[in-house]
Formats: sequence, C-alpha cells, structure tokens
Amino acid sequence: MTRPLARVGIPGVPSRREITCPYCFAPVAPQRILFRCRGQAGRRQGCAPVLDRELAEYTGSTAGASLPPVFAAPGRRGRADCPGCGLPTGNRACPHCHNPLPSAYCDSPGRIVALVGAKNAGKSTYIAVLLHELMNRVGTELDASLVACDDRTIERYKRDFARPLLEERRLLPTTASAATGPREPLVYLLTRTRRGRFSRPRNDSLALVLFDTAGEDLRSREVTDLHLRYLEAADAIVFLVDPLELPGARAGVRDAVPGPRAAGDDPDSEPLNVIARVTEALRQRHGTRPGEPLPVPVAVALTKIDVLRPALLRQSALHRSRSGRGVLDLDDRDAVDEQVRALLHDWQAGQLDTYLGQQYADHALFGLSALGGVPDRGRVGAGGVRPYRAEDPLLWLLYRFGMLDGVRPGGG
Ligand SMILES: Nc1nc2c(ncn2[C@@H]2O[C@H](COP(=O)(O)OP(=O)(O)OP(=O)(O)O)[C@@H](O)[C@H]2O)c(=O)[nH]1
Ligand SMILES: [Mg+2]
Ligand SMILES: [Zn+2]
Ligand SMILES: [Zn+2]
Repeated sequence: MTRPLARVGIPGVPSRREITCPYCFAPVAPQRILFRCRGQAGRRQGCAPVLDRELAEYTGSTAGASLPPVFAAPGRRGRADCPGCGLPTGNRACPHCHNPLPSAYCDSPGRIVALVGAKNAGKSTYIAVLLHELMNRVGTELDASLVACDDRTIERYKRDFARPLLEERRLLPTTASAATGPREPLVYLLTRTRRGRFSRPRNDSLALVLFDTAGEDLRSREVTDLHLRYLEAADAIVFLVDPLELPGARAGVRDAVPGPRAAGDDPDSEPLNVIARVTEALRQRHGTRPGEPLPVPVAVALTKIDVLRPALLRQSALHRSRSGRGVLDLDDRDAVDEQVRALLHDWQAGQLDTYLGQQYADHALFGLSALGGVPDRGRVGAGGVRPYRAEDPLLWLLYRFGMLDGVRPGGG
C-alpha cells in the first residue's frame, strides 16, 4: 500500500493528503470522498432510502444498509448539493465501503491505533475498560470527548463489551476468529480542547480505531486481508503482553493465580513471535530496509499486573498512581518504563525489549490492570472492575501525537 505522494511536497502545489478509511483501511484521495444525501426528516424532502450494496457487503448484512444515496461531487469542499433532491449535505462516505467518514476525520486525518496481543493477553477486556475510562474519568480529566462514528460501533460496544463486563460483571468470551464471520473495527473520534494561556481554545481530533483482533488470528502467517490492512495502516501500536505467559514471571505471581492457559507451549503465541508478525506487516507498508527502525510508536503493556505479588509492587513506580491533571508526567513515565524493563529482564523476557529497540524508533513500556483484581470463576472479582493505569499507553500516544503536554514535576 503506497502512502500519499503529497508528503513529498511539490513547491506551489497544495498538498493533498490521502486519508485512510478507518473501516476498510483503503487509502482515499480527498477528492474521491463521496457525499451522502441527508434524506428525509421532519419537513426536509430529501431522497428516499435505498439499499446500499457496498455497505451491506462490508457489514455482511442488509440490515441497516438502507440509507439515502451516496454521490460523487468534485473538489474537496466539505459540502455538496445532492443531484437527486438538490439539498446540501455535509455527510461524507468512503468510496470503497461507503461507511461514514466524519468531517473532523477528513479534515485532520486521524491516527489509527492498532491493538494487538496473543490469545488471552487481555485485549477485549482492555478495550471495554479503556473506552469506558475515556468516556468518563479520563475524558473529563483531559477535557476530551469520545464519540462513536457510526451506530454499529455504539451498539457493539454496549452489546459485546460494556454490558457483559461492566454491568453484568462476566468475563468476556474468547474473540472468535475473523474466519468465522466479518469483523469490524470500533471507530471513535477523540476530540480534545486545548486552552492555551494566551491563545484561543483549539480542538484536536484523533480517530481511535480499535479492532478487537482474535489472538488466534495473529498466530498464523495467514492473517486475514482486513487484519493485514489494519496493521499496515496503523499509526501507532498498543501491544498487550500477559505476564503470566512469560516463563520467568511465575515466581512473582500471587499463589492463588492459576497457571497459563492459552499459549502453553505453542511458539506461535509467544509475545515475541506475535510482535514479529505485526512488524513484518508494518515493514511492507513503510518499505523500510531490514536494519532501519520503523517510525510507528509502540506502547508495550504488561496486562493483569494485579496478579503480581504485593511485595513486588510495593517499592515500585507501578504502585504509585499517576498524578494526572491533563498532562503526561514525564518523570513518572521514565520510572514506569525503567521498572517494566527491569521486570522483563528478570523474567527472561529481555529479548522482547531488545527486539523492539531494534525494530522501532520509539517504544515505551507500561504495566496496567484492566480489571484491577483477579477474576473468579468467570466473573469479575468482588470489588467490581477497578482499572489501574489502563489509560497510560493512550496518554503517551497522545503526547507523541502532540495532543498532550508533557511535564516534569521534579523540574529538569
Ligand atoms: N487478573 C486479571 N486477569 C485479567 C485481566 N484482564 C483479563 N484477564 C483475564 O484474561 C482473560 C482473557 O482476557 P481477554 O480480554 O478475553 O483476552 P483476549 O486478548 O481478548 O483473548 P482472545 O480474544 O482469545 O485473543 C480473561 O478472561 C481474564 O481471565 C486483568 O486486568 N487482571
Ligand atoms: Mg478477545
Ligand atoms: Zn472504507
Ligand atoms: Zn438527495
């Protein structure tokens, strides 16, 4: 997949950046983005809904695919008049899959954050909790809103993530392989208002595209087509690692915690092999030479750190809570990075850190717990879901994307 030529920049010619569709991950030139008629509502006499075949093909169902028609219009203005009814519309759609492209996304093409990890690493649980945190506590702290870009995202988040885990407190089932049915990403727009002391408030947007990959699908080299495009399109990676799968970590784990259940001795599911396959996909797109580090920032997070013995955490940076007030505390960031690096080396998983250092220009290490406690017989622990440092990787990425300031409270 080629990246926008416009990045090269021809003097005097306005740059036309291609955007990546957050649904089908195809590159789209701005002038090819379609418009969708706003249709009929109240006294508005727009076009009647018709079956949108492209959209139905994408979702794998005709339900919800009857919509007012799409049409092409010249130029890259944000609005166009519908040729059917003559009414103006600002609704835009991908020319390939016909999913909605929010205007804030077209104007400041979003960053696609890919979430990956081996089977049972904690990806689905993390998605459920991270989104909830962003919609509530962390969103308030950052002065940020998180808005779903389409109705299917709202529905699926409720049905597959929030309701079972957060309301009914049941653990989420293993994510089914994409081979068994169509899978769709959850697409959100995160918009942050920044108020400079001397400047007017400014909104920055980031498309958060979370694709709940089945760990099983990252096992083999035959990753599905959509997966591959997703990984290739990623502007940042969050890589989740279950400490219980690291051979040396057992000694640091509370006695009550059962042994690893998923990977066992399947080398394809080892964290290093999973990240290596993702790295291969990224190299395809960036066309980098083998020795050259990839520019995509990678956040590597140990999940489930609630399973570690309290003694291991007591003295540590991981144990402290983040002193967050809408900024990234860089001292804290360094301390956590150091600590997780030390843990990885203690646990004979130093290879992982070394590999990431060789392959990526920028990687950072995190430790988090989505649940905040060890689950029991298929259910969340007695205290409910109490996430711990779950937002850290995202805060770091926002910082890397220039959407969050970094501070050193200790000076320096
Ligand atoms: N102690 C603890 N266990 C967790 C936590 N998050 C997830 N788990 C456990 O890990 C299991 C797997 O979590 P999932 O989120 O389903 O993992 P996944 O990466 O989506 O797995 P696949 O869908 O199979 O790829 C859960 O059923 C829990 O038992 C956590 O924060 N703490
Ligand atoms: Mg899952
Ligand atoms: Zn598309
Ligand atoms: Zn119309």
